[in-house]
Amino acid sequence: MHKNKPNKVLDTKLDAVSKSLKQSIKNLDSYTHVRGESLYVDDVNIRQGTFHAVVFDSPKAHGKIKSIDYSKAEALEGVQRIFTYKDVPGENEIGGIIPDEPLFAEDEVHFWGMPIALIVAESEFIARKARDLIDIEIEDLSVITTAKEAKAKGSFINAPRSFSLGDTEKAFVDCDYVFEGETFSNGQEHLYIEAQGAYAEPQENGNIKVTSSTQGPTAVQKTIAKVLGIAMHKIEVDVTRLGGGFGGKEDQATPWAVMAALAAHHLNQSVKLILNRHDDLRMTGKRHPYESTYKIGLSKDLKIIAYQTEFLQNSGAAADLSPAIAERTLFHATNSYYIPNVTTKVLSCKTNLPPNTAFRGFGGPQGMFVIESAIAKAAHEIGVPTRTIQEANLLDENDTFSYGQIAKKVEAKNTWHSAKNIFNIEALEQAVETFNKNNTSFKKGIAFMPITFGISFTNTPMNHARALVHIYLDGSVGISTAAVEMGQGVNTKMMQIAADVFSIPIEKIKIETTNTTRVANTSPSAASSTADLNGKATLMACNALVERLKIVASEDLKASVKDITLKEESVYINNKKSALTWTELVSKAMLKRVALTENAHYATPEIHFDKTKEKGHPFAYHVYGTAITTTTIDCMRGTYEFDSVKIVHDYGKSMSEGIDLGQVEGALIQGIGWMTMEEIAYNKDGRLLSNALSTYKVPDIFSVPKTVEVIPVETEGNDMAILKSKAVGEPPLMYGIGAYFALQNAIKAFNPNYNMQFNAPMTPEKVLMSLYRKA
Ligand code: LUZ
Ligand code: MOS
Repeated sequence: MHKNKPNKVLDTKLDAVSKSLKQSIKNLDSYTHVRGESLYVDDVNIRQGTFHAVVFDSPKAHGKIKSIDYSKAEALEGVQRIFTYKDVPGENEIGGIIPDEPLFAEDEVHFWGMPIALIVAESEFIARKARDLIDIEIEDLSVITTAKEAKAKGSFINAPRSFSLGDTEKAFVDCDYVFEGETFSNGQEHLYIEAQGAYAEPQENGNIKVTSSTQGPTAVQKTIAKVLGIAMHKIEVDVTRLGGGFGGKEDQATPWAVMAALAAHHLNQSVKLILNRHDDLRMTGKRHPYESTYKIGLSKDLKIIAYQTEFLQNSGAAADLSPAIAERTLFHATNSYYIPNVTTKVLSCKTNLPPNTAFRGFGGPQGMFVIESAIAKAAHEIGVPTRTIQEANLLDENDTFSYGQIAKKVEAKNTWHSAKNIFNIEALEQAVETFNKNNTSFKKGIAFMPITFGISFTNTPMNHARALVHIYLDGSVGISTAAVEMGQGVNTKMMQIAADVFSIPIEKIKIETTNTTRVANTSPSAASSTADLNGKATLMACNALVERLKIVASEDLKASVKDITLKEESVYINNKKSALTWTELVSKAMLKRVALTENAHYATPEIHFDKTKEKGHPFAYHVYGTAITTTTIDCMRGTYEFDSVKIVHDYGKSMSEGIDLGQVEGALIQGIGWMTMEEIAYNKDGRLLSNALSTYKVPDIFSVPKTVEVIPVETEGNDMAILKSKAVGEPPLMYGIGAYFALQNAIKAFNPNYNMQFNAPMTPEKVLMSLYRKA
């Protein structure tokens, strides 16, 4: 029987100090949120005379622009000017990874919703009215909406990528069981509460300040500079917080900020551009739909010996972040399992949908859905419970991932067995069985979902951050980092770190806006790495300041530096409180002309990846966990509820327990939404049909599981994580995949002829059809 690892007590100073704070800390934004005082882009005090802008976008998914008549729109009173690609002084190009995306369409349109022009007027209302007066004539070209069609036509974003381990072809020959199949997972709308938007304000000497709802202020700054043909130092980008990002503002916050800046540049007046919900839904990309094929081979004792996949990623009409997302699909293609022979391949297929983009999990969930489907299929065919195969193949210490990294401090088995023990799996499964025996029109299903998620930007050079820390002469502290607060609580975590190191109350600390003039050349707040990267930089800066202050204290108190500590706003010598307070110490440092500002740079050590070999050590560490999901379906209606999701999660040593639990719960529900109810639909002309909340159903309070239990796994933690507190933003989203398989099992309990379908989301309509399907 598996035993939990002992929960070793760590004697680091930080662990001791943060104990009380980590349990009591609330997301600091909650106070301004509930009072309606939190500031978003739309709340910025605008300058008198500010103009408002609306984007004119393509009413066709693919075609040649024959003519556009702006005359009626331009003649409308209050319209200032309409900008097109002809007004771009620099490059009409916003592609981040591959330069394949114009800011404004020139002579062709590639997706329905593609920006063609920006209408600037005295009010948004007038700009919208003007938009309706534009006449456009487009000659239709053939439209591709699915990845398969794109593949058949040879329409790709870039060259395919492939990872391999062992000898897959040879290994299949020796397998006792081999199964093949196809899967589909649909896209997902980010549905951040705050839609995309930006406010651009001209400054002196042709400089522009832009307030943007972006996860990546530097990307915005860089792209504005490129499009305007000016240097980056002329652009200042400022972010207070986002009303949600979820990846949708990693790259796709940029065009709107660029357009606002372009108009401000030409008009020398402030310009505000905020998309309304319909425009946002139509013009922005979503999670990538994937069409995939798999082949899985097992031995008699249910070890997975060989696994092969081809992932077709529906990238949309431009690269955006698709190549990086495709890569992460390969990194997570074997989820929490060790498979000795693996060949995975991904094709980024160019279609006429809006460029699909980053979404929490970043291609990882799509990869994991396929391996889980393959295992479920194998279990169904062999006639064993899915969890038997899952359990027989869980990752172990020192196993090799297909990309060459050796798994260390692995918690796959620990979380799995802890979940079985803590939640009493025998009783849970017995209850499901008994229920199914005693009920004909309701059936229950249960499924395990283990997760393993790699932490770091897979593009190694992006793993860095800086923190600028000022101690003001009254002892209060201001901190600037590259971290963008988007509801995930990163500002609270940064504050905790400083409060810990300085041993001062959080009231004395302010987290400043994220601003490119204070912290430059930053990576976006993404990849679950924001708290790790920016937190480590903050920790370094605060520690450097403390070392400096200790010298001042030692001189003042005539004590040895090594005997001095800072505790509860006082200086201690050999753990005895001295008369010198934090505030006095800071004033003394000022008088001695000691620098009270520090700028620290952190770059994740140890990571590397060689794309020519597709091998390396791309991740600082992995996050592990196991979820057990139970569902009840109504077999007359096809509707369902989730009775419970029981999770053992690898937080490491959570530094902010409330915030981290919130991330797990939120990600889980978002994952369940993706797998069960959120159904993006485009028609064959490439028009978005699910273009409102009446046609796109997201989880609400009634569709959350009746109980969600999250137990931290006992672990030693990992020093690559900030204060051993592991990244928590994305990994728990993939627990939601368990919901899909719980539904499959419930359907099987009702319909013994049911042949499993791997076509997500598993909407109530699909459940109903499956309940009565003959094969
Ligand atoms: N963004 C990115 C990400 O640029 N690189 C990544 O590896 C990544 N991973 C997850 C989410 N966003
Ligand atoms: Mo991302 S999917 O912006 O971490």
